[in-house]
Amino acid sequence: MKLLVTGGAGFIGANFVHQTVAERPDVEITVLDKLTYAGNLESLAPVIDAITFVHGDVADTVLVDRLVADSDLVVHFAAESHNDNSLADPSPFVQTNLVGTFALLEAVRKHDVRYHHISTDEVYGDLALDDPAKFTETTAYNPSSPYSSTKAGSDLLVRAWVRSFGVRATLSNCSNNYGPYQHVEKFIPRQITNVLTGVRPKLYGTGTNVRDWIHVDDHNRAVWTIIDKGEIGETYLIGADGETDNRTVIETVLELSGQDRAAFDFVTDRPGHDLRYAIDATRLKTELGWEPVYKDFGSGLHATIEWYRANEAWWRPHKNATEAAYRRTERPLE
Ligand code: NAD
Ligand code: TDX
Repeated sequence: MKLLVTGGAGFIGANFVHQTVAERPDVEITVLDKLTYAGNLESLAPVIDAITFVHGDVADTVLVDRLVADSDLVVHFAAESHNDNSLADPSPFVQTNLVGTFALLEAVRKHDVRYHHISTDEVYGDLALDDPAKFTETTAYNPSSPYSSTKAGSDLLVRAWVRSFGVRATLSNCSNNYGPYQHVEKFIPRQITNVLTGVRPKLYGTGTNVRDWIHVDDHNRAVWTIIDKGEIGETYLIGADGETDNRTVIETVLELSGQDRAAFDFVTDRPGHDLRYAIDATRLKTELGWEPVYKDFGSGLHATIEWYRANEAWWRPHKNATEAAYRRTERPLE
């Protein structure tokens, strides 16, 4: 089987390629990645001899048409993925997330290739902190940021291409991922590498915002489950009951690193900051039989801290520039 993975040099895509090489030797993998600031070929170094890497843009229709024509399955991870960046400059988010997805959909339509679309729970907007509700497959779309609105738009393109053109697609919307190879701009790797470099972790606003954490390997196993067993045209929510508020995450990172739990700074809040995400993954569990392996966020976090400790050469080159960019807008609150 010939598989095209877009965004395979990014965090989740690279872990997906690692898992697929290890567990599915019959799959022939091509990765298409633009190698933006978020893409890193080093993340594919352990598997580079087992795959074909193509440096290019998902919005390049000629290139995409050629690669899709030669594939049996496309899994589309490539995206601009960071909310804070989308507030500073939404333009690449519109281009990659909307125009790039459109280019892929036109190619899979033309060549009748099976397509799986990777998306996020942020398309549903946020929940109140005291609301017992969780997102389900029927929750109405209500995105808050340029990032989440372009992901929502790309999901809607997929649904329309299924209905109008009979494209053979499935969609998944997953909660916040953590694990190896995540860029140091994101919350958990930023705080782990802050502690490792002697910088105090930075908590936005009050830190009461809640994210529903899932290990990246559990997300990727769910993606394969949906490809194998999911129904064409359907959406599946992926989550592992990992709801934790941001302050608790920072305190746990500090504690697991042998530091004082209070050794962090409150900084200016993110504009439009979503309060809470929570996933009800009942459909994925009951209909397709998926279960997370990492059921304990604390032990997954500990393993992730150990990975960053052991792989400084991977993240060190990007740390100073990332922190310098944050320093241009972030102000202490106390
Ligand atoms: P990431 O930013 O780490 O990686 C994105 C990858 O896409 C990079 O390798 C980058 O070079 C590549 N890319 C960007 N623009 C491209 C373009 N125009 N053409 C080709 N390649 C391009 O992102 P991630 O966290 O790995 O997220 C992957 C996908 O999963 C995204 O679609 C994201 O919306 C979704 N998702 C992420 C999370 C999360 O917690 N990180 C949760 C749910 C869903
Ligand atoms: O330094 C920080 N301090 C802080 O308090 C950073 C970088 C973030 N935060 C907060 C903001 C969020 O409430 O931590 C939470 C997580 O932040 P991010 O890592 O930026 O993730 P989020 O905005 O929740 O989006 C992530 O999950 C859904 C991914 O980046 C998206 O790609 C995915 O769709």
